[in-house]
Amino acid sequence: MVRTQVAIIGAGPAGLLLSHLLARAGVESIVVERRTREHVEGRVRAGLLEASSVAVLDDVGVGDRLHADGFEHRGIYLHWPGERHHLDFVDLVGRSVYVYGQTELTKDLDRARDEDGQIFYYGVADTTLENIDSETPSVTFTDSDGRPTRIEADLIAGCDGSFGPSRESIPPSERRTWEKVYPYAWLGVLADVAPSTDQLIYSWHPEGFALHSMRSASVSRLYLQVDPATEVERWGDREIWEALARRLGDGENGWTLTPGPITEKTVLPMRSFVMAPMRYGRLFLAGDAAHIVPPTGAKGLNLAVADVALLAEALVAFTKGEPALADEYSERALRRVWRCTHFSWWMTTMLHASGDPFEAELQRAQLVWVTSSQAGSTGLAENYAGLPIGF
Ligand code: RFL
Ligand code: PHB
Repeated sequence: MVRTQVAIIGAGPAGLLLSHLLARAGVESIVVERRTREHVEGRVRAGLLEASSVAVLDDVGVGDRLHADGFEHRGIYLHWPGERHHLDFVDLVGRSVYVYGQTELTKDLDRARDEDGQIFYYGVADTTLENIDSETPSVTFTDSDGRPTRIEADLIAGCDGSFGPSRESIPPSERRTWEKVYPYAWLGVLADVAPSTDQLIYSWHPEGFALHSMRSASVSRLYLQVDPATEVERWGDREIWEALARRLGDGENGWTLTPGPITEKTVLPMRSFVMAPMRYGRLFLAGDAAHIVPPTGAKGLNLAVADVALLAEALVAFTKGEPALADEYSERALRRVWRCTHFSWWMTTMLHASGDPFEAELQRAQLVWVTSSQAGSTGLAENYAGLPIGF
């Protein structure tokens, strides 16, 4: 049995950043993670940080490598057959975004936690939350050597992603959920080739959406809209590059897409999900544990950062006998969650082909408005570049 102030379940971006923010305010925590550290650090996921996420990371001393190795982008391109338009977020709303892989952010946070002597349990099994509605909640699990372990804590932070046990440990009568499953998925590829663009290209095409993103000067990250039932093995490398070339407008106005060796392929299902409230008794949820967005708006990782920025403040105050911020946490976090849920849904439905000719015309009309009207482009920029954390 061990004791701590905050037991954190999950060593993804939400759990790691929360442990860091708490430590800086003098609050102790223990982090429990089902996977190995190598697995978590190597998991290729999100890659875009909005201005307010970068500000949080800078504030707590984990932004150095991000500024040295990440790319600061002024905006994005929106493309559809025959048209490419640049939206300049700096001109429109005075904020830029950063391209920096979740793998790299995870390594930076791990390093910062090691320097502070953070206690981690990696590779655990059977994580169970107990007595969360009492003043003495605990987390039990089997550690990586097979020893049954119990952490007694004042508070528990459920940062265990979309499939973790935290959310499920709240009685069904005390939670409400909303879900939308989209009729398409993304095939994501990582390729050892220099990006063919200086900023991300989001492309509408009758055959399906495509996105050109990147990870470094020599690694590109690309996505194709596919059928959710598609099997990843059915997509050969040549077929992927040909679909990307068609959908991203290779050959239009002198732009070309340079193919290269594909090193990873995965299919990502797309759904929107929100659970409320994000607190039950002494358990607080943050990040994907409480909500999922489709990746089109690049909000998943940024919402995780925003949640823990609010949560850290609330838990620190709680440990000092001031519960007001903890009582407000769910409502404050959910305001931003629903804003980003709407934005992600809106970007997704504007850019993905459904096969319905009426919807296709509406999408085009929307794209024309967003790229030609000051109000339209400012709305997209304000949401994409990110609203203030406390919005
Ligand atoms: P994470 O990163 O999922 O971390 C949760 C952690 O909890 C652990 N865990 C447990 N630990 C202990 N006991 C248990 N029983 C546990 N069960 C689970 C997990 O192993 C994990 O380490 O959630 P967090 O910290 O909230 O961060 C959120 C972001 O990771 C997420 O929003 C984004 O990465 C979303 N996302 C993507 N976003 C993009 O913008 N672009 C992408 O390409 C993209 N790819 C992805 C993604 C999310 C994915 N998930 C969640 C399935 C690809 C995938 C596969
Ligand atoms: C990524 O680089 O993985 C990425 C970027 C923007 C998105 C989604 C994913 O909207």
